[in-house]
Amino acid sequence: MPNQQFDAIVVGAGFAGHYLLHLLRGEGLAVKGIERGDGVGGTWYWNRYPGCRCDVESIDYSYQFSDPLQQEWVWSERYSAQPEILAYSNHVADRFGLRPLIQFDTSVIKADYNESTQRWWVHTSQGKIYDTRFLIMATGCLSTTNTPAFPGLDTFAGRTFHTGQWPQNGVDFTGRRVGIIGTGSSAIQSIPIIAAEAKDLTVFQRTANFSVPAQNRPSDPAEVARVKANYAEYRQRAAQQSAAFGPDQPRNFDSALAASPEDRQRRFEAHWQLGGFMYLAAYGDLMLNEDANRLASDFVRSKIRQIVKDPATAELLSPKGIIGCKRLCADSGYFEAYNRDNVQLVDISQQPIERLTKTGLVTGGKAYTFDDIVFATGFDAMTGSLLRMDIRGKGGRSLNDKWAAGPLTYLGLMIEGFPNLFTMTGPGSPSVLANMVTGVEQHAEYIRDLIQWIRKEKASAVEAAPAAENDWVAAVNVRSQLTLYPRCNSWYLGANVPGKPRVFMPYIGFPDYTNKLHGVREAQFAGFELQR
Ligand code: N01
Repeated sequence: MPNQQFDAIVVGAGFAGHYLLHLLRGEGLAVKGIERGDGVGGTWYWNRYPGCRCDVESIDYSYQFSDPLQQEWVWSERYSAQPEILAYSNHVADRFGLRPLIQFDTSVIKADYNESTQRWWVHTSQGKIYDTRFLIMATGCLSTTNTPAFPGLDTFAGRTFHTGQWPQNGVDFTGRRVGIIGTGSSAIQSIPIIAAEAKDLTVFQRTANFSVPAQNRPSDPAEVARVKANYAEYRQRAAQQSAAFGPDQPRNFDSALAASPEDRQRRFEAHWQLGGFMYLAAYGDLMLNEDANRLASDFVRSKIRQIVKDPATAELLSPKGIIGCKRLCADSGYFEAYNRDNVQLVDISQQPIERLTKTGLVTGGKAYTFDDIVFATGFDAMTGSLLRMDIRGKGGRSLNDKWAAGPLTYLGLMIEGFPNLFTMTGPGSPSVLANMVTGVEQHAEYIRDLIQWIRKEKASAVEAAPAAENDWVAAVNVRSQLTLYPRCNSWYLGANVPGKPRVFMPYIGFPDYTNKLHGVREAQFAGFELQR
């Protein structure tokens, strides 16, 4: 029998969980947060690896729901580092009195929907059962780490770390021989720093990755003052950008194919200097046309050749595929790190890691010896955290069963057959393809509005209609097919996790998504069905 009753349970105390707790408490609901970690911050709680920082500017990657908060908080850098973002999350939790609502060190292991009571029973790792009317998964898109099942994983006698589960007190690599597996964003941010500390660093690369310098720098007080003088208007303009950030950054909509080679070179150089994602705003067709994309990727390859002194290493580091297809990385000195004498790159594209051993690992028939191995091998993205809980909806149907061929949602917010269960930034919403903080604010407010509607209508539950869900899944697919996104093995497609269905999960285009949400609301929440 349940130990306690609530109106709403919010799973996860990151940016999404914070705002939901704040909003739902404001509705007078008895609300409880459940968090696996022993502190708030979500992604920024777990990812403490050296060099971890945001790749969306902090002036954008921050809450807008409270004007005093956004006016008073001062970010020290253009792209804040993890400790500062975690401090911000802690500040928000305290400022809005959220901490007492949250139960830490607790995971949800199971959630069952009871059709007769129209309520959920939530089972926790502490052996407790909570009965709740609304269950909201604010579990993040990149929170379940992926450690490949390398043979001999447990035999290595040295220290191992995963970038997504980094020790709270940091790691000292001084004088150590370190191996790192993976060359995604987490590796690209941490490699320059580990390299500067360790005795030597060996990077095992399966696929070379595109990275553009973040061009991080201290915040410019004049620039910040200009934005803060009119922050609401700035935020409105940000929401009209395809990824909901950077409204004052130059974006071009012309074709790279139409430009002369000289103009193109100048434009690519200017956007390289802008840094990070803004590189892809150099032309309007870079994510739509493979030939245009090739011009942008050729430019990056030429930069890699300029930066990396050893031509063979530069060649290995030069990605072959479509730039932006996997999430573009924003680095600070990544390619430069390979000019250090203590950094070695090992290509494992043809010869995978055979096994870990007591002293290191073996690949291509050669044994490497390490004191420490870092897994920068990413996440079971977007669905992993939901599917590892045993979630059962109407008729006892499990979410794992429902999503066996890929995630099915209406607007990334609800799932047919799972009444009163909401997914924050779920698959089928812009989520990871847009500013996550703006995305979670949008979803939190929409879920609050849906709950207000249910209560006003004196209904007991709400559920996505089957046809609305089918149509939405089709719309998400169609949209992705118009772009180059499905043409590589990215985690957006689930391609990084063996056996995961290959489905493009996020919805492309924040403004269109916002319009869709407005339209659904205007039509009395069309596609959502009330149950009494
Ligand atoms: O993970 P990834 P990540 N053998 O999946 C390799 C966000 N983020 O943690 O490409 C050998 O990108 C894999 O190789 P391949 C951001 O959204 C943001 O780095 O699959 N290698 C790849 O190189 C990002 O996209 C920031 O061939 C194996 C790497 O491991 C997302 O998180 C910073 C392997 C995994 O790269 C994930 O980034 C950090 C195997 N069996 C993260 N399995 C910011 O800047 C996997 N790999 C805000």
